[in-house]
Amino acid sequence: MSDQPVAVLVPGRIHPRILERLGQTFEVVPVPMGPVTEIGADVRARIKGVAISGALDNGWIDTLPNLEIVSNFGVGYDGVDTKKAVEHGIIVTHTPDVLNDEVADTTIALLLNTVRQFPRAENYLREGRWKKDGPFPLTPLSLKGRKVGILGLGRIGMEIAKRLEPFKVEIGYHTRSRREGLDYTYYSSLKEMAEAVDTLISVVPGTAATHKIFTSEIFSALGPNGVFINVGRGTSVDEDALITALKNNTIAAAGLDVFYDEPNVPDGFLDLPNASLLPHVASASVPTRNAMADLVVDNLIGWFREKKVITPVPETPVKG
Ligand code: A2R
Repeated sequence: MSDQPVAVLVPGRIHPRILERLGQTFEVVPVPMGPVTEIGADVRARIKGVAISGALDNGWIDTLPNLEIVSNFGVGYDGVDTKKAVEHGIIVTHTPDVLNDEVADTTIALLLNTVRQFPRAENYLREGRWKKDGPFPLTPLSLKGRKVGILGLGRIGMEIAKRLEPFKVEIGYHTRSRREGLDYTYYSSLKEMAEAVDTLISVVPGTAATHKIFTSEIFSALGPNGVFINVGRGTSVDEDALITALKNNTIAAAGLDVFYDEPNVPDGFLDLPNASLLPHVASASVPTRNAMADLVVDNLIGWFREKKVITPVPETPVKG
């Protein structure tokens, strides 16, 4: 690196380990999340990197003349406008793989919670109702014998599928391109898969192509024994349609870790007994978040030391 200190902009909250490690190598410039705020032209000129968790306002890309890299905390990078980054010759990195196991484990837990109502059963015990009212009611649903369709069979989807195998359920998937050499059933569309299975798991990224693809039509196709699990992005779901489907028993139950406009969860979900809801915690353990934090920092260090990054997003490929 040159003598001039490289400054890294950090809009909003980020994992503390990132701030700590960035501070050892860079000048850290913390700013509030949201629209661009006033900072001196000299500081702006020194900012060559951004570390971000969440949505990066496009204004920063326009107003930082020497920005070279945006390092995103999370495998999903829908908060960063990669098209704009490409136009400005800016590299975007993310944190794939290090969270696969955690997210896949959470998905199985959420699936079991949804079909067997374990959070409700625990509340029942804590409220003293076991003693007062007798055993918790039997759950109408079971995981046994289910046919599971996974939307998205990438890094995380594959780990989910592998974990489902010992549960002796049937496993299928839909992706735009079929994956070779797998025993899982391939469905050529989401609709076809929803018609064929009784359990849908979504683990696709939030893109224009996946925006609100879970519609009332898909929930009708899934049917009254249907279970819908979402650990991908909330933007994939028409939440009004899902709330209606759960209310009317068009499908049986849903387990959601992600929402359209986080952290705003529609009230309609909160009243539903057949929805199991988590506050986007799929990767949220200390070890996994530490690994993600390290990758955010190591991508920045790699770039400014050797012009190499570890995990660029496919839209801004750079030699790793
Ligand atoms: O469609 P393909 O062949 O590109 O397969 C990818 C699939 N996928 C889609 N499937 C159907 N329709 C789409 N419009 C569509 N777009 C993408 O999602 C691939 O199988 C999978 C994504 O896999 P990876 O890129 O390896 O992502 P990873 O690490 O599994 O994470 C997935 C998402 C993140 O973007 C976050 O939103 C969330 O899970 O944590």
